[in-house]
Amino acid sequence: MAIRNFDELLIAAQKVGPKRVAIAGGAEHEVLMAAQEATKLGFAECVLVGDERGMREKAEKHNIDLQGLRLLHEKDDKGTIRRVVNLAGEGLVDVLMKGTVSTGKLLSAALSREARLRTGQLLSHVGAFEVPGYDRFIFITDGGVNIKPTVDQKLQIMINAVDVVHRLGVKEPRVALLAATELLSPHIPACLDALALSKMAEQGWIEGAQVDGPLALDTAVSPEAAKLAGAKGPVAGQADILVVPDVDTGNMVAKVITFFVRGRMAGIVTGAKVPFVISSRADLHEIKLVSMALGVMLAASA
Ligand code: COD
Repeated sequence: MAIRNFDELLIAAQKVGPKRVAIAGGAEHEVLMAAQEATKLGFAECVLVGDERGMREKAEKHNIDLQGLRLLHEKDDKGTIRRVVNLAGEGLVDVLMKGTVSTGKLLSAALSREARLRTGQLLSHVGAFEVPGYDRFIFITDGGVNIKPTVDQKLQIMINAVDVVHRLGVKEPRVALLAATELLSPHIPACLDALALSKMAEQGWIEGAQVDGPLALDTAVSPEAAKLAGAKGPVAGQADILVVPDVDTGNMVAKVITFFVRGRMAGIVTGAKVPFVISSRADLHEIKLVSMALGVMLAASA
């Protein structure tokens, strides 16, 4: 059965876990709380890498029990990133998670050939959103890794997202290729890319999904808006996956959902040897926890 929300995701992770999770930069109380909670729920065995004294001080200040968590000392972010990437490259952990280190630096290190984490696939970000008013996850990709993807990269971004969503039990996700409008305009690059990708989907370049685009965001997710726009087909009004034109759009849509309408996101980078949990530094521990659960689910079905 498809996993539709974070409660179901946590239950599912408990069934498939525990998986070994290396966290890059643990001297932050929301990170420590997420690691502790995941350990107690039994779906993660966490190794926290970073300044050990800093981690212990934060734990003490916020009354967080470190029982069951392994701490590995590294004096700075550079060493921390190197250490977690090595742990994953050597197969000693199943999931990599960003703690306090920068996303860009962690990704750059993971992409280096020496890291042995590349698989030949494109790495891309998939966000699973609980959006008020929706009874299922809405997935958005790629608001985190590929800055201005080409059509070829968008195809891989779409394939990665469909794979993630399949692993959460959605058999044939509906994929909307977003642009400003569904009316084709030769002046809007996102429309043209979406058109090319829809045609590629029609020709069988992607399996196990229904794909349509270009679609405006409202036409993609609202049956009423789709009706008014005269948009037909299985995707319009009912999309599960939104493929955004670039990282800025994806990031802003994500933040509109989380800040303006109080939606919640679990985020993951997929395409490497292990999934990377990328939650933002401002995220509360509940969000880091569900993102970790998503990483565990993907690691378990790899
Ligand atoms: N998947 C697979 N391989 C890749 C990818 C990818 N997405 N990106 C680059 N590579 C390969 C290249 O082919 C090359 O071999 C090597 O990695 C290095 O490529 P560069 O020089 O382009 O890599 P970087 O380190 O300069 O940039 C890669 C990043 C992922 C760091 C960059 O794209 C980036 O900064 N993205 C935004 C990340 C971010 O800050 N997100 C936060 C916003 S929420």
